[in-house]
This record gives sequence, C-alpha cells and structure tokens, in this order.
Amino acid sequence: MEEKELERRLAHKIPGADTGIEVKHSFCSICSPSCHCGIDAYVKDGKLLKVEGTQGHPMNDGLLCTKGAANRAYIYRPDRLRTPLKRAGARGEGRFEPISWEEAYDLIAENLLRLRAESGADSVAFFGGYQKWFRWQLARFAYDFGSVNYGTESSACMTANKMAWTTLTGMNAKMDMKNAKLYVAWGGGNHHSHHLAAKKAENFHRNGGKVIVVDPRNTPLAARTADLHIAVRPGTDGLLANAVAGIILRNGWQDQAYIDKYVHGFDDYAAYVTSLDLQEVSRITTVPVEKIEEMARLMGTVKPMSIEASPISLIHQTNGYQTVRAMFSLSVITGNYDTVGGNQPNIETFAHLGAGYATREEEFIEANTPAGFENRVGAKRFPLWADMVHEMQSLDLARQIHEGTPYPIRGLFALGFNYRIFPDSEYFRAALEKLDFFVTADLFMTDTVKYADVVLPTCSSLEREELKVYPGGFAKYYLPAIAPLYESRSDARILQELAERLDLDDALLRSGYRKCLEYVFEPTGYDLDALIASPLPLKAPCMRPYKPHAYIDGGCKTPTGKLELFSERVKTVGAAAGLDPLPRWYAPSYQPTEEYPFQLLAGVRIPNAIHSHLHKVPWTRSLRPEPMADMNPADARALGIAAGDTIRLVSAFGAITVKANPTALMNQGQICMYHGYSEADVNTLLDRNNVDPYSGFAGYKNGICAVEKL
Ligand SMILES: Nc1nc2c(c(=O)[nH]1)N[C@H]1C(S)=C(S)[C@@H](COP(=O)(O)OP(=O)(O)OC[C@H]3O[C@@H](n4cnc5c(=O)[nH]c(N)nc54)[C@H](O)[C@@H]3O)O[C@H]1N2
Ligand SMILES: Nc1nc2c(c(=O)[nH]1)N[C@H]1C(S)=C(S)[C@@H](COP(=O)(O)OP(=O)(O)OC[C@H]3O[C@@H](n4cnc5c(=O)[nH]c(N)nc54)[C@H](O)[C@@H]3O)O[C@H]1N2
Ligand code: SF4
Ligand SMILES: [Mo]
Repeated sequence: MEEKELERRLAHKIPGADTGIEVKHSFCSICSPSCHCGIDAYVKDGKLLKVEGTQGHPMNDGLLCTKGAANRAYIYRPDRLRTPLKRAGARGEGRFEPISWEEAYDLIAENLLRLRAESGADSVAFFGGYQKWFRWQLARFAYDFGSVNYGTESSACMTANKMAWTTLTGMNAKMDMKNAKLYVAWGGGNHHSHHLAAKKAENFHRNGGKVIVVDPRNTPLAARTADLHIAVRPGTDGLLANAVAGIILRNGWQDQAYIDKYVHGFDDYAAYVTSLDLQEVSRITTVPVEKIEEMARLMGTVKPMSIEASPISLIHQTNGYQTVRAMFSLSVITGNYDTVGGNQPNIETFAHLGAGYATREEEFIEANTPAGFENRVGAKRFPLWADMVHEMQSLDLARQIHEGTPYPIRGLFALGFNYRIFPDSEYFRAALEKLDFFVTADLFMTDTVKYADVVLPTCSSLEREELKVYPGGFAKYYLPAIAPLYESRSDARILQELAERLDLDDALLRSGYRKCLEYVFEPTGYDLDALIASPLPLKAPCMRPYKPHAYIDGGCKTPTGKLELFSERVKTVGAAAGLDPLPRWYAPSYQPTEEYPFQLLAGVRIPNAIHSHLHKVPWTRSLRPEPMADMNPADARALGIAAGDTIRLVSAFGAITVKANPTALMNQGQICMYHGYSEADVNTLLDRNNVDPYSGFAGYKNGICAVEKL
C-alpha cells in the first residue's frame, strides 16, 4: 500500500523527503530580460523534472508562457554542447574534436594575443547575443583587452527606441500604464511576444481604460482590447504620428503651459506638423481621415496617456528612429511626459532593465574604455549612433570583416552569437569564413558554432547563479537549481577564467561574478545574501517613490536642458550626414514593385519560437511544425495557393521554400515570415545596405518579395 502511494507521489512529481523531489527557486531566461519569469524547478537527483511559474513573483506570479513551459525540453536538447571543442574540419562543416577547458583557454589566449600583437587590439571584436546578462562583464573584458569593438544583438533590437527617447528627453522612458486613462500600443504584438504585458493590457481595458492599437494586422491585442484599431500601412507610422500632432495643435489640445516651460523647438516642430495634408497622409498610411482625427482627439483629450512602442517593429524600418521620435513627441506636446500615468524617465538599473533605482553598472562598463573609441565598428557610418551608444553598431561588422576598412577585423570572440539574425545573413556567414580566429560560447551546436575555431559549452539559467533586477524596484539573486550539465560553465565564469588566463590588468573582473556584483550594487543598500535567501525578489532599500516633473524641473540631460522637439544634438552630430533635427518623416526605402509585389515583414513574433533557439525543441516545434509564411487568404486564392502548399518567397537577394499559411490576421499585400530557421532563413531575402541612417538598424520589416507556388 505504502509502496503504491510512493509510486503515485513520484508519478505526480510531488516534492517531499519520501520522493526525494525538491523545489528550487530559479528563473527562465529564454526570452528577454524584460521578463525572466520566476520558476519553481522540481529537481530529483540533480535532474530537472518539471517547471512551474513561481506564485507571488512580481514578474509572472505563477504564469509561464509556451516557451517557458518548455524549459526542460530546452535545456536537455540532444545537441547540447558537452565539452569544449576544437575545429577539426573546414569552417561550417561541423567536425570538431573535444578538448579540455585548459586547452581551450590556451588556444584562445594564444590566438587573441597573437592578433593583438600583429594587428592591434581593435582587430578583435567582442559580441554578446540575446542573453543580456553577461554583457556588462563582456564589455569590460573587451575594453581590458584593449579593443574598442564591443557590440551586441541590441544593434538590431530596442536601442533605436532608446536613442529616440534620449534625443527628446535625455533619458530612456517607460510607461505607467497602471495609472493611465489612455494606453497607446504602437506596433506591439503583445499576446505573441509578451504574454504578461498582454494580460496587463486586457485588465486595463476591462477596468475601463481606453486603448488605441496601431498595428497593420488585426492582432489578438487589437481584437481583444482596442477601442480604436489603426491598421496603418507598415513603415508609415511616423507620418501618422506627425499628422496626429498637427490635428492636436490645430485644435488647441496641446498642453501649452507645459510646452512653454519645458520644451525646446516647439515653433519649428509646430510649423512642420501643421503643414501636413490629411488627405495625403490618409492615402499614404491607408488610414481613413476620420480614424486619424479620432486618434488625435483621444490622444489630445484623454489624460494621462501612456505610449508604448514595439522594441522592434517600427525601428525595423529604414525610417525607424524618426518614426519613434515622432510618436514620443506626442507624449511631450500633450504634457504626458514625466507625469503619473504618462511616460516616465526610466533609470537604467542593470543588465538592460530599468528597475527604478541606479547601480554602478555604467561606471563598471566604461571604467577602462580604451583610447580611439571613435574608431569602433560602424561609428563613421552611423554618427548619431556613435554619439549616443557605448557600443559598436554590429550591423557594420560583416562589412568591415569583408572589406577590411577602415582597418581589418581578424578575430571574433562571442557569447551566444547567431549570424542569421543579420540582414543578408549569407554575407555574414561568408565573413565568418574569412576570420583568422573565431571563438564562441553557446549551449548548442548551431549553424554559427560550426564556423568557430574553438567552442565553449555554456549553461542555461537553471544551471547558473545570476542576480536579476525587476521593474518596480525588485531584485533576486538566484542560485543554480541543478549543476551545469556535462562540462558546461556559465558565461560569467568563462569571462573570469579567461581574464585570468589573458592576464588582463583588472583585479575586479578577475575576482569573479559575486565581487563584481558587490561593486555594482554597492549604492543600492542590498544585502546580496538576503537576495539569495529570500524565495521571492526583494525591494531595493534605496528605492524612492516617483515624483512627477522632478526630472524635467531639474533640467533634462539634453544639450538645452529641455525636452527637445528640435534636437540640437542631431543638428550638431548629424548635420554632415544630412540628419534632420526635427522628427520629420520620410518614406522607407523599399516599396512593392511589379516583380516583388508583397511587403515582407520578416520576423513578426510567433508564440512558440524565439529567434533560433526553440525551433529545435519538439514541444514548441509541434505548434508550428514547419517554417510558414502568413498571408492574406485573398492573396493566396489569387495565386492558387491553399493552406499548407509549398511556396517560394523570392527577393532580389535570395529565395526560401516554406509552407503557405493563409490567415485573416494578415492584410492583403503583406507577408509575415518568422526568422531563425536554418532551413528557411528569411534574412537571406533582405538587403544588408537597406538601413536607417540615424540608428544603423536594418529594414527587417521593409523588405519586398514575390510569392511562387511550387
Ligand atoms: N528577420 C529578422 N531578424 C531579426 C529580428 C527580426 O524581427 N526579424 N529580430 C532581431 C532582434 S529583436 C533580436 S533580439 C535578434 C536576436 O538575436 P540573437 O540573440 O543573436 O538570436 P538567437 O538566435 O537567440 O541567438 C542567440 C544564441 O545564444 C545562445 N544562447 C542562449 N542562451 C545563452 C547563454 O546563456 N549564454 C550563451 N553564451 N549563449 C546562449 C543560443 O543558443 C543562440 O545560439 O534578432 C534580430 N534579427
Ligand atoms: N514568442 C516570442 N516572444 C518574443 C520574441 C520571439 O521571438 N518570440 N522576441 C522577443 C524580442 S527579442 C523582442 S525584440 C520582442 C518584440 O516584441 P514585439 O514588438 O511585440 O514584436 P512583434 O510581434 O514582432 O511585432 C509587433 C507588431 O508589430 C506589427 N508591425 C510590423 N510592422 C509594423 C509597422 O510598420 N507599423 C506598426 N504600427 N506595426 C507594425 C506586427 O504586425 C506585430 O503585430 O519580443 C520578444 N518576445
Ligand atoms: S520565455 Fe516565457 S516564461 Fe520564459 S521569461 Fe519569457 S515570458 Fe517568461
Ligand atoms: Mo529583440
């Protein structure tokens, strides 16, 4: 009887002394740091049995998304790297021989030091992928080595938004949806990209808040929450925003007292936005005039208003930076910036998150920045980026490897790197072939890893210690739920050990993760041991309540100290490159043609995948077993295409074969194709030179293609 009961408890994975199952507090890092949900990890004999969302966690309160629920399948993927590897075949072939960590470190040290001696430290570039947790240490590592070329995947994600807010206000900004009366979701695909934000939006709507959704597609967010859905033509949002501003000003809905006190450049801005012709705007954006007017009425009269911009869809256009700047300007002219329920200054806390309090992260990163920083990759090509962002613009990396100008890049040291994330990914792949030495750390044997000379196996969030901060003033220091699988080591440990092996002149970095954290978190008042002991995230002792207008009253961190609708910074830095100090709209480069009649939105989020790393997990893959292009049913019918037919997407740069997925989500004339598939990489269809001159961001949502039935 007792045996039966134990069997039952084991089968149901019930924790207890009898079953030997323990519940450990960990977290999911499959998607961006703006989530990183708390996980209850059920562990027996060092093996992860199952995961559940942590109840009461300030981020996810018990919830996990499709991807997070697949954590066990993710970390036990059969292609996990088990040992360090040395390349034994040609680049890309995938033939390796296992080596020890010592041998790997020796090879890395020997080659990096050789390249530095032969071609200078800048000839080695350092790159950090989507896992943002190690970046503060990687940046310092690169600068200690002496290279100015540290960069990240954020050359394709979010940074252009930050640049726009910073141009306007001197800082990045966040929403205060909890206290808003109007929420404007501009190009956000929340239900598929951020289920927790979607839930908040639904609650907001249910509690009587007004919602405007600006999205070409009839997304779940639009269908379930929108009082007004603006199905704008992709790439024309900036024009829409400026036209809305013009209507607000013509009706006197602006907050003139606020503008008089806090704003620089209002007259130039007002002259421009009120000159726009509504009929023309309607024709270009495909939004009816009455809808534009209704949008302006809501934005001009319902207060407070919080605006949220997608971290990508608008800035994956070649006019993206100007577009989001135009949108954020609406917050300023209506007096909604730095107010309760509006958009508020966002203090960058740590690891790409604004938790509401400051740390010494920036100081830590920038302490040892080498001389010649103005020469980093992409700096000459994208002067505004170079002026505002303390990283190389990684979009230019492949070009510099190929062309060797203004100086050669011969080595690449990467943590979590996927060349397929870049436009014209084939060009980047070919660049990897040209490198003298390439080392990367990853969890899996990916297409990119196959090009490395030395491969380091790293571990997942469940296998490492990591301090995470959370919005609202929280932090939690997680310990590993299970030991690192096989011979893998955490990225933080790898950096520490390599700093030692390379004899970098940096006692702090060499003293390890915990010591570095103590330095960075010193001003917060946190006791790191308490952050480990507490099962749930704790509030920062230094956290202060928000005070409206405190920031703008104190003087903004802009050249004039005011909110700059006309940017003196862009005027100074961008004049030679022809950049406009006003958020003036211009059309994105590519428009459909007779040969390529469809607008191609590459990489709009799907619920079951994130970039490259869930396509190979059977659970998540089963929800969308094949690479599929979403298209409007009428478009499909016109081409004789039925659901599941094999089709080819063709552009001037490449072609991929996928399945057709006709869906009412899509408008006519537009195709959505997710990225990250090895077998159908949509980024091979894109033009690497189709970029935003302000930010250097690629036009991922500004491609064109033809569709052929096979
Ligand atoms: N067409 C198109 N392209 C896009 C986008 C798009 O919308 N459309 N989106 C862009 C955006 S927003 C982003 S954020 C990027 C995504 O860019 P990336 O972050 O470069 O994309 P991933 O494919 O996730 O590659 C990350 C790699 O890191 C590995 N990895 C995972 N966890 C760890 C870890 O803890 N340590 C280490 N060392 N490695 C780890 C993964 O296995 C994977 O190989 O793609 C960009 N590219
Ligand atoms: N499941 C899942 N979740 C993810 C990711 C993932 O790959 N999978 N990636 C994570 C990352 S790295 C990021 S950066 C975020 C991205 O998060 P989101 O910004 O929410 O990403 P998307 O869903 O791609 O895009 C949002 C919406 O933008 C619309 N859109 C496209 N072009 C335009 C345009 O020109 N104008 C307007 N107004 N709308 C447009 C699309 O129709 C889509 O509904 O998601 C994160 N979450
Ligand atoms: S993948 Fe899902 S469960 Fe994991 S952190 Fe992101 S939202 Fe949370
Ligand atoms: Mo992203």
